[in-house]
Amino acid sequence: MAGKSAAKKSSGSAGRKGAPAKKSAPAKKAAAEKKAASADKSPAELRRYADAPVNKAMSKSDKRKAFVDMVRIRKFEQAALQSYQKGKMGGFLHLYIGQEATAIGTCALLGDHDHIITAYRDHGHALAVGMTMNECMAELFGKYTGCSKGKGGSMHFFAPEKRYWGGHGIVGGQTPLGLGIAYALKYKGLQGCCICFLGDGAVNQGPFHESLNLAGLWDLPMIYVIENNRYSMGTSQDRSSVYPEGGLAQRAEAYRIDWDTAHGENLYEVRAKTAQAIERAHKKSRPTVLEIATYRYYGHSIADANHQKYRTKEEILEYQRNRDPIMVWQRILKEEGVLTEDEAKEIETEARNEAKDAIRFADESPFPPESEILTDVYHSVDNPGSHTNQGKIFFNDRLPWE
Ligand SMILES: Cc1ncc(C[n+]2csc(CCOP(=O)(O)OP(=O)(O)O)c2C)c(N)n1
Ligand SMILES: [Mg+2]
Repeated sequence: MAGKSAAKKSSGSAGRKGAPAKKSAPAKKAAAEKKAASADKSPAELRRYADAPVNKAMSKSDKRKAFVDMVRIRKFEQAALQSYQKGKMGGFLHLYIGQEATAIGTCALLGDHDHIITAYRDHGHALAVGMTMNECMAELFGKYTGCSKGKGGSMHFFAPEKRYWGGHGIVGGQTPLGLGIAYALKYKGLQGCCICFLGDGAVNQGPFHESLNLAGLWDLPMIYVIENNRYSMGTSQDRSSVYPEGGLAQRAEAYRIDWDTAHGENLYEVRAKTAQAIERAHKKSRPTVLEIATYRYYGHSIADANHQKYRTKEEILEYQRNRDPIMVWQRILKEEGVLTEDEAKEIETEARNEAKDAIRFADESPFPPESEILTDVYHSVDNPGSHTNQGKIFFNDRLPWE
């Protein structure tokens, strides 16, 4: 059996501190996390993770680049929203604005054999792995120059050559797919990992728990990053999960998997916690569940215009004023003397112009030809003979991205 060959006795310890939690611990921990998260951060608090090795290793230009990258996501999406409102695209549009530090804090740490996979709120991760604004905007416009030839749209961005495996619309559907990538890496003896992003709503899907069980059992180099933006569509996390913020990752204990939490507005913290998870995956081939507390400023999708029905204006403002990831990072960089106010404005202008150019590119690009309607549906139909029931696509001598 294929599973047997990858299975070995685990050396990983359960839980963050290696000890099983007492019954009341999740609720207590969650309450403490929530309190810490909502309090205004002092400069010392914000710099708490600045000395983590992965952050100490950052040059001034790395720090500046992280700022540029987050601003690019925001400007891209603001431009996309305007284009949607002008009728330039159809279908869904799920904006990532407010969550930028998660994509940038995690994806910047990926190595040559590391992969990512995510859900439909996928624009931020796409830009974070180096996809261009042009190919992303064209995809939103349904154009042939888009990253999925205009046939995927907002929810289905893909870049296999960048080891970015989408873009998935079925909530939680990406969790077993990501597990398969981690399995393939281990099977091939490659020192890499797979980061699978999911939302706070997706943690309640069965496939996620099946995946956790196998990740724990088979010691897979798998990192599940829960982007807890506090809502799944119009349902608040308090109404959908038995434990509140901070308690979602703790479910990993049931599967003997290490877990941690991070404040999503602090890039240093996201990077420090992600680096630990990557090291665990690379060196011990052990999985991690990392829950990142974050927030989306817009509705669930463009169709959710009434998002203030299920949350207050004050709540949104509180995040924008005190926990905006770009603002927090700018503040840190200003204090470190890495970025001035004028430089930050210049970066914003550049990103806005880049997004405008992407709109022009998308506008001028052609739609896919009719002859392509039936291509790119099944890999095996487009590439006859490329797979067998032994999974040749992934397990032949070379992996598709090599
Ligand atoms: C299996 C399945 N059930 C329901 C839906 C409808 N749906 C789309 S998004 C969503 C909410 C998911 O929320 P969360 O996981 O928190 O992700 P977020 O949108 O906050 O990024 C739901 C229920 C779906 N797409 N797939
Ligand atoms: Mg959510």
